[in-house]
Amino acid sequence: MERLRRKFEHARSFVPAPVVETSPNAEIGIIGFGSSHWALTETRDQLLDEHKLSTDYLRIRAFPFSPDIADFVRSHKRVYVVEQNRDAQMFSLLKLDLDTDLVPKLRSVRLGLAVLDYRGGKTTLCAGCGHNAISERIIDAMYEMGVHPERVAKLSGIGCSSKSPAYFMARAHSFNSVHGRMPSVATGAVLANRSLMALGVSGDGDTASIGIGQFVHLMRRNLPIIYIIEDNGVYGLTKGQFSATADLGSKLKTGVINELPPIDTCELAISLGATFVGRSFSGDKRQLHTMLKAAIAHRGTVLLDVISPCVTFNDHEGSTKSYKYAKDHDEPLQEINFVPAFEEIAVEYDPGTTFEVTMHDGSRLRLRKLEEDYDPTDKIQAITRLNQAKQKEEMLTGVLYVNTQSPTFLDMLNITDEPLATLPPSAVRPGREVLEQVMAELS
Ligand SMILES: Cc1ncc(C[n+]2csc(CCOP(=O)(O)OP(=O)(O)O)c2C)c(N)n1
Ligand code: SF4
Ligand SMILES: [Mg+2]
Repeated sequence: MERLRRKFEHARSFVPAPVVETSPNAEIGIIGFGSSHWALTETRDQLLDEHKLSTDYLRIRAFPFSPDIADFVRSHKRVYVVEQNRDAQMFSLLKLDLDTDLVPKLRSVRLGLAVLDYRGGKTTLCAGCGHNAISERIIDAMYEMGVHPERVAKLSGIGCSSKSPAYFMARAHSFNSVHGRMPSVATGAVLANRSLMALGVSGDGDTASIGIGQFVHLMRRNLPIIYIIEDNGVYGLTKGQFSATADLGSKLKTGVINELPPIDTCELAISLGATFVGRSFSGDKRQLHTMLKAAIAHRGTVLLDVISPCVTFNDHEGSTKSYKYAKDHDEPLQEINFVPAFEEIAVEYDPGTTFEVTMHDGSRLRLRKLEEDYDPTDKIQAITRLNQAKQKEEMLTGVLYVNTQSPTFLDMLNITDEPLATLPPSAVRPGREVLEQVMAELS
């Protein structure tokens, strides 16, 4: 460790010095790097012309940081670290590198897009369909987390729910697969390019009926994906037949009673190995929004089962997936708060009443317990509590299970950081010796 530290310190003297531009009497400093340069140059001119505010600017050119950076921070009252990285990595690195007395001077600014850049086509779903509300929450969460749409791969199957990726993030990649086959397409996409953020949107029919085989194998792999089930208990697109998540005894509009027990997709996902599992309701704006932001910060399989009423075929008396039933039976496990890594933590919490989870990117998920003994890292407890909820006819919502320790499928397979399509032939073709060895083994 000591040797590594010395090496690192030695490297500092070799890195190219940062470029510094100063203005007379500037008390404000700006640190930037890479492609933010021209945006910053324009902003500095604007600040000077329109607000008579002069600023100094330091452009980082290499890592490890040159000692000039500490001098720059020291000589300014406030320093803004501007970057295009949604996780504010440069800001975090500077906080680690600088002397602690300099850290309070730093502020993080992430160059982002407008919320309009996260919109999609006009919805063709029925007015009042729960799926539309979920699309809105996805737009808000992605925008607030600063995820660039071009980094996202939207994947779906067939159904009203599976149509909904067309109604958000028009600039993201998108693949509308065959009924129930989204998991295999998602797996291929993520393995081929691990820099993509996979967002799967499916229905209860698409997932728990025709797609159940693919679903269970996805859940056991911990592939990094956010998998949302827009759960209305029916096949909305084909005129409202019961799906496999419909509750025992629930009634169709035609009067038909469901006599089969439901598949609980959350229980299944937890027992199979998904590492972030939650249930929410499309009508609970705040809970769903917060849960989606935490899902974005998670690295591994996220399964969110979102009760999403079908106003056309399953919103009547006797349905257990209607707006009224969901509102009357919603039993939240926690009050969920999420503090992204790029934001300062302003409010302290009492560990006796709040369960805090540090996510992979340094964000904090804070779960203020509404059920005192509930521990969302305890798999057995999660499954037991879900079964109790079933007996008590509760719609249990919140973060049911979270595990930030398990390796992802990509780690297990040791998948390279570069997209496979961009690897040079020398990296993907076996050498002559390898081929000769194979031939020898076969002869
Ligand atoms: C292979 C195949 N079988 C059946 C269908 C007919 N089909 C289309 S959507 C659907 C069910 C959709 O239900 P769900 O996934 O719950 O979506 P929702 O419409 O309720 O949002 C079915 C059975 C199909 N398109 N393809
Ligand atoms: S049929 Fe049901 S699920 Fe489909 S768009 Fe209409 S309300 Fe939504
Ligand atoms: Mg459905």
